[in-house]
Amino acid sequence: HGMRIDVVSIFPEYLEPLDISLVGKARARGQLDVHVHDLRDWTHDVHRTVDDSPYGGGPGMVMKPEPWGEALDAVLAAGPEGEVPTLVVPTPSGRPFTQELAQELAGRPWLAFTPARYEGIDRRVIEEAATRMPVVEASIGDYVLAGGEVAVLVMVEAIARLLPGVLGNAESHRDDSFAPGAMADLLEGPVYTKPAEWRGRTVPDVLLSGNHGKIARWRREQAFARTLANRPDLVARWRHADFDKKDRAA
Ligand code: 6GU
Repeated sequence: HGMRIDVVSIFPEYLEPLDISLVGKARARGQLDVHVHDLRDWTHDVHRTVDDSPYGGGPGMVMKPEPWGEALDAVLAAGPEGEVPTLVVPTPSGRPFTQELAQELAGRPWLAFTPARYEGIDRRVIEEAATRMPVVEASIGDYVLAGGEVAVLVMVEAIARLLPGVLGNAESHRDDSFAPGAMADLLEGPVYTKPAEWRGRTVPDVLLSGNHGKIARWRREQAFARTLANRPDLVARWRHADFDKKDRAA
């Protein structure tokens, strides 16, 4: 059977895109079992309060521990007997969510996500959860979102497309930009389709040549140029031996 994903949020509607496209189809096929929960279901006051002012002062509000604690208890109880999820806590203070982390998480049978609003969740929630299940705090990039929900959409989509049978063609993620292995640290180059001429612009001749060796070499040159222009930090990690191997393969 497929992967189970639980998401607890004060804005369950924010997760509605998980009904459509690739993730929605994976759910319809039974490859992915997604459960979205409203954090406020585990509040007990008339205002359904989820936040309070920070101890020690400072701006903004902090998410109270009690509703999160009860929510995680309920998520654990709802899953398979004796199993625990890997808890993914979206936060700009987390470790970078990379293709490598996406692959690692795609290998787990059960993930739970806790997207927060405000200044984040009371630290004790993450500490206590870590005594009961694996916890990964993850950031999707060096910018600050208003909440973790969009980061969950990003992470779930990146993970779902790696699950067995979700992409039509198993080959289609082998050469992805950032995929560990053959094309690591190299961005993908430009792509073209019909018509051969559009608004006076033609497709590069080499792609119409039928010379597969020449095409492979051209594609690699394009990938080098793009990586150099857009991601000099990746170029600094290039090891010449890796590219020599690719040249022999081409
Ligand atoms: Cl996971 N959450 C928020 N709020 N901001 C972010 C982020 C996550 N990753 C990058 N920025």
